[in-house]
This record gives sequence, structure tokens and C-alpha cells, in this order.
Amino acid sequence: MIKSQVPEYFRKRRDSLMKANSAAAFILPANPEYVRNNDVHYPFRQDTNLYYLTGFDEPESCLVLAPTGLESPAYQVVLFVRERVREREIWEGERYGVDRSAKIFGADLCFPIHELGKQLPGLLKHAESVHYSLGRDAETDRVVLRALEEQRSSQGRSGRGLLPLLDSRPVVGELRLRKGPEEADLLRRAGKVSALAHKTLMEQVRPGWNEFEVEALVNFTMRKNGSERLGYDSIIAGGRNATCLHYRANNEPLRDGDLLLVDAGGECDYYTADITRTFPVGRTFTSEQAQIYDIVLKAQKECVAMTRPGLTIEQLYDHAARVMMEGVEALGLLKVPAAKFISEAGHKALFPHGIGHWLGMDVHDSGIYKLGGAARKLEAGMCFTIEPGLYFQPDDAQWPEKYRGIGIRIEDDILVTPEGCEVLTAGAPKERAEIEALRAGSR
Ligand SMILES: [Mn+2]
Repeated sequence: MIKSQVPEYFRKRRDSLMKANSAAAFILPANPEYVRNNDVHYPFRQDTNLYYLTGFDEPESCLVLAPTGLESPAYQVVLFVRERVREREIWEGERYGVDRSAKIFGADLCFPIHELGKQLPGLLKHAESVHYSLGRDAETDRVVLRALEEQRSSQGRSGRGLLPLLDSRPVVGELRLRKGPEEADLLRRAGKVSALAHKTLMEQVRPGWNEFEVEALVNFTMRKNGSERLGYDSIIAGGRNATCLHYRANNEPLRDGDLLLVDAGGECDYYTADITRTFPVGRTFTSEQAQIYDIVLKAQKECVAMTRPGLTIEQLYDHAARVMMEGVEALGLLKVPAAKFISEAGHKALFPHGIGHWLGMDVHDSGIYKLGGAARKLEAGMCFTIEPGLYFQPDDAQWPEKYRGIGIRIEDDILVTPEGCEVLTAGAPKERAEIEALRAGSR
């Protein structure tokens, strides 16, 4: 679908980026298109940073932000896009083209994409450094490196070398880490739609369904409610499959008596949710499943309750690890005290992943986790997941047989607010009684 205009916030983001990096040029190419076979491509999704700064979603394009050397305007917005070619549009759909792109996306200059190499040296004239992520696409790398050399040689006998080349990702990532109000709204929408998808599963899934039927219902519910695509491939893991952290086969039948772990989230205008829920394939949790579920839920809820500006994700991890290992200890499953078990890293057999990650346009979003070696303090506007889990590997003989093969994770999306936090995915039930009530109504 062709947009007639894009919101003002895209321009504000470019302004913030260029204000913080005034003498730097940015070269941000579209994601490459990948061929699956013959005339079939993998689904295209725009490069996140390019979309974040423009709202432009076509392949074969590139954004250049170039300092002008003037007070005002301090920089130029230059878009390189596909030209409108009737024959191609009949096959692939309408394109923005050069003239419309400039107007709709607020570019000062717009050129056909094949002119990137020709225009770049001139655009870099007033830049003191160039932010470009090398190594993603060999062809664009060649174009950029050639332009840098041309720009250098155009300086005549100045003795100067190539402009310093820096990765654009950490710089744009730093901006993306703090979410503006429009981003919070989109994350809220994604959280709501995705929570509804999880709740729908709790209402409808039955023993005997295959994992891929659950996957299809997730996709249907997300799309039906306004999510344009998933933020990542869903994990639909019945029984012991849940102990495989990134299980993706999604092709086994579900058995009454097992648990089902679903990790799925949808995108709304490029902002994704990331939710995990674990519920019984049948009506109720077995007593062992309930014991482990309650431990994970306690850790998860306490972490959510603790979250506020100034806290670190590391502190949340430590808290979750302690609560969960004390819970496991209380079941008589540890041979040493919980604290000792953790200090010797024994808990990693049960809780092998982190407590969460930044969330935004990418499910594992940009942003640096440690500053100068120390865990970064949370600030209002940051968004991340809280997702403790316990996984008893089916072949791990240190646990009693009856617990082996149980894998439980509970994951919500959290927006840090000035006073504490907002749970964006509260619509997905996680209380055991509420889940069992939904399961009881499911047939
Ligand atoms: Mn996650």
C-alpha cells in the first residue's frame, strides 16, 4: 500500500540523530532481498534503522543523511529509491518512485538507487566521519568504499586519508533504546494483539492438535487483529519440546497431561511484542507442573513489581535466579543451599538464559546493555522483557524423573515509566487459576 504521508516523528528522529552527530554522514541502505529459489523471495522487511528514520518500506533503497557545512539546514536528507517502471509495477506492485518519495518522506533530494555511487562522494563533502555498517551486503560495501576513496582523492593534494568509517548501529541504537510516546503506543498495540492471540490459544487448543495448528491459529489471530507480521518465528513447544529454548520444528502432536509453551509476538507498524505463556494441553496442571509453574510465576511477578528507573536488568536476573532456586530448594531438589548452587552456576542447568532483553522494532532490540562494564540503569521510556523460566532437561539425571521434561517460561513486555513500569502484555492470562478456568471452558 502506498502511503500518502508519514508522521512528523520520523523527521524529529533524523533531527535528534544529526544533532547528536553533527559532523557525521549516515548511509543506511535497505535490507537486501534474499532469493529463496528461482523467482521466489523470502518475505521482505525493511532495515529497521532505515524505517525508524523515514517510514520508507521499499527494497533497493538507501537513506543518506549528509552534513551541509551550513548553520541551517545543518544536514540534507537524501533518498535513493527504485524508479517507477511500468513493466515491473505490473508484476510487483506500485512503487513510490523518485518524485513521490521526496515529497512523502520529506527528502531534500531523491535519486534513482543506481546513482548512489555517483552521488555519494559529493554528499560526503562536509562530513568528518561516515556511519555505515560494513559487512551486510558486499555490493553496497563496494559502492561505499569506492565513494570514500573518490571523496578522498577529490580533496586534491591535502594529505588527507579516507574519512573515518564507523558502524551506524550503536549510534542509531542508542536513540531507539528510549521510546517516544508514539513508539509506546505502537508497542502497546502490539502487546494487546499478541496477548489476545495467547488468550485465544488458551480458549481453543485441544489435546490431539498438532503444534503447527497452534502456530496457524497464532498467525490468524495476530493478522486478524491488525498485526502485519510476526516479530519472530513462533515457538510452539508441547511437552519436553519446551526444554529446547529456541525450538522451531513446531510439528508434533499435543498430548493431554503435557504442558504447551508458546513464545509468539506480532508486529504493529514495525514494533513487536514478545510474549511467552505456558499452559496445560488438557484442563489442569499436574501437581509437579503446578509446583514449577508457581515458582516461575512468583519470580516473574516479583521482578515486574521491582521494575523502576535506576534498577538494572542484572539486578532483576539475580532476583529471579534466587527466587527460583529457593523454590526448587523448597521442593527438596537441591543437594546444596540455593545460594551456593547459584554461586557455583549450578542454576544454569535449570535457568540457562537471561532475564530479558531490550524490545522495540526488533524483538532483541538495539541498545547497549553495559556502560563502561557496569549494567545499565533503567530509564523511563526503555522497553524490555521479563521472562524467567525453568527447564528440566529430559536426560538430566540430577532431577527426579517426574520433573524431567518440564519446561516453563512466563514472559511479559515492560515499559519503564517515571514511577515504575507498565506491563504491555497484561491481556495474556498468567495466573494458574485463570488459565485453568479458560482451559475448562475450552471444550
Ligand atoms: Mn523474549
